[in-house]
Amino acid sequence: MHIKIINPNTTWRMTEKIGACARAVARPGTRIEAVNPPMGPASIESHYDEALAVPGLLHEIALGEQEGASGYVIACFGDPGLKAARELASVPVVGIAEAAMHLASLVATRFSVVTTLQRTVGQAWHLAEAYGMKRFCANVRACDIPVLALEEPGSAARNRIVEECRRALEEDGSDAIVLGCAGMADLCADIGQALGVPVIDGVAAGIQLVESLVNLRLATSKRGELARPLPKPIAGLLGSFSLAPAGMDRSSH
Ligand code: 5HY
Repeated sequence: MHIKIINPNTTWRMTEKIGACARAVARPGTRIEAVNPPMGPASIESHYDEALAVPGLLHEIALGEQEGASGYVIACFGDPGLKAARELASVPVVGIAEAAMHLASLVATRFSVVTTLQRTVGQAWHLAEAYGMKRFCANVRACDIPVLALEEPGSAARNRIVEECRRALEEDGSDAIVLGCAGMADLCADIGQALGVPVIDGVAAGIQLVESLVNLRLATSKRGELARPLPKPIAGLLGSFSLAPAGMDRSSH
């Protein structure tokens, strides 16, 4: 099995970390390919960043389709471009936010999301609503650390995250924590040890869910809303994203 995990931002050291965390939980025989697009924002901390990250994400999905990937994980807590990626893919595509929230709902009745910047809290609530997870999501909290602070050795990020997690358990009535950033993946076991409750990282959750979907021979439905996009002219800088009619050569970029 070949799972392509895509960090939609363009910070390679974060991609490498995500890949290592994915490989740590992947089953024997699963090849993990960790990539980020060659274009787009260094980190995704706003709707603007997210919009600019989606073309590069879709480019990686199109390449994966040509490579014969078995499934994809979108390794950004905003799950950017998830449905567009599912339209393009013939195999499973899972976002780390939906993966983490669903697994958290299987081990706790209430979880808190602990994420990076305050301005991304609304997006996490939007996803909880969209995924039908609002009844499990007690709160979404931010540590007010920039995403890339998680890549700085010796930063206070880990301690800030643990402190916010402790507040969540004390004040939100939560029984579990969802880590709200792919960059926190390497902290999951340590934080879980410190808190003594389930701490769910979406990178690991996403990998396990894609492996399970593939093993169950469940792929993205190509009927209705997630069918392949209709071919049409796409002008300008995005011209390479125009799609050949279904059944002909794959994406033209
Ligand atoms: C992420 N941004 O997982 C999100 C975190 C966030 O570049 N990778 C990013 O705060 O939405």
